[in-house]
Amino acid sequence: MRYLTAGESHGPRLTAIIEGVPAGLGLTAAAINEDLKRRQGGYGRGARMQIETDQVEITSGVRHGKTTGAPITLHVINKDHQKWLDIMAVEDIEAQLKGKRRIKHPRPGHADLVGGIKYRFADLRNSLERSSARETTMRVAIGAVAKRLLAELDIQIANHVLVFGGKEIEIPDGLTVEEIQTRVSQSEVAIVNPAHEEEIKAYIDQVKRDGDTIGGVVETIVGGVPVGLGSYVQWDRKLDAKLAQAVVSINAFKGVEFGLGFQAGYRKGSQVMDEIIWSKETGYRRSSNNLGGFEGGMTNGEPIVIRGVMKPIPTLYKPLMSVDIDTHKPYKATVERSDPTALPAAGVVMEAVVATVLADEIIEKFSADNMEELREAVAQHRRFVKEF
Ligand code: EPS
Repeated sequence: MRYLTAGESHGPRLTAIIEGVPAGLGLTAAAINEDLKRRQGGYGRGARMQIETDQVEITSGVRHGKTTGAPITLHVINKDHQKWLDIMAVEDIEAQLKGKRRIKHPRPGHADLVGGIKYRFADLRNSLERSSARETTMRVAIGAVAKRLLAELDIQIANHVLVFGGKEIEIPDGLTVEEIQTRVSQSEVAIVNPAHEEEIKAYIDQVKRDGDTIGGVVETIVGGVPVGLGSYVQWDRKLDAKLAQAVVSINAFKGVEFGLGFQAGYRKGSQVMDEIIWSKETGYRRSSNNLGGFEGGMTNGEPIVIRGVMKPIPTLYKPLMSVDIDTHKPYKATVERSDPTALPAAGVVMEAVVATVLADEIIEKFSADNMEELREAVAQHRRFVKEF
């Protein structure tokens, strides 16, 4: 499975083409729209999200509610584009614009300046438009397709926020993937412990009043994963490494860890490795999951536990110092409309990219052209693993 996304934040629309999805997967725009709506929500989103109501249009690869195996094309309209018709025009009307909304005060932490140097832009808007997190709309749309495939194979996925701008959420022990999904769906800040809800919302309000932004840590958990996805035989076949790339590729994500993650560097081996146990009912299991479901770059059948850290959004209403690219004189960075935090939305994006990598890996391992074949191959593999 492979895919590309295209589109600018204030251009007419966002597009994705996905190739390699097996035929016979039930897929509707409604299923994708559900996740698009989740991504748009969450406390702390800015004014742009009141303008957009992201709805997907599927224009290829699906017929009568089922995938055909042909490339799937997805589109989402940017409603806001109507206010940007001249600024985002494809035609050369630059001279007429006379610098209207030209960006020349790059925001520290954003792609504005380096993108401008790299592609030689006099107007840094060109960097801003494509580097905007608006692009994550299509990652979520693609992830929704991947999640449909995973659901058919009884693989469940959930995400929740662990840390909000330094404030840690206490996580109750032993929550199942379904319980996490339910709790997060009832929280405006995508957390599993309602006791923190009001405190976090008040904190976001305060950050907004201060003209500042916060990031945090998001966790994605995947249950029901087949044993042996990925491989230790070559560096670029390790599945944890592929997931790490996908997560760090999300706008503003700076790091990733599995299971105990960086804590493993503070413990002895006997306190880190998960002991191997066996029973007739379950086959092999681990008595703990410190390694987050991976051994040797391969899934070991325990839930995948993966965390990503998102830096605060770089666009600040109280901007930091920057430099004017015409005069090279110090100047306050451009203030663009922005969100005090997009952490709950970032969790939805992380879930989507994790699902996409997993679906791709499953299609590769079981090399199936249609869903019936894939379901049978996975079921047979699961029987084999249990009897091993
Ligand atoms: C973004 C700036 C804001 C965010 C945007 C990401 O957009 P605007 O400049 O239009 O107000 O709302 O995120 C989205 C549009 C989205 O769909 O998540 C940025 O500069 O990265």
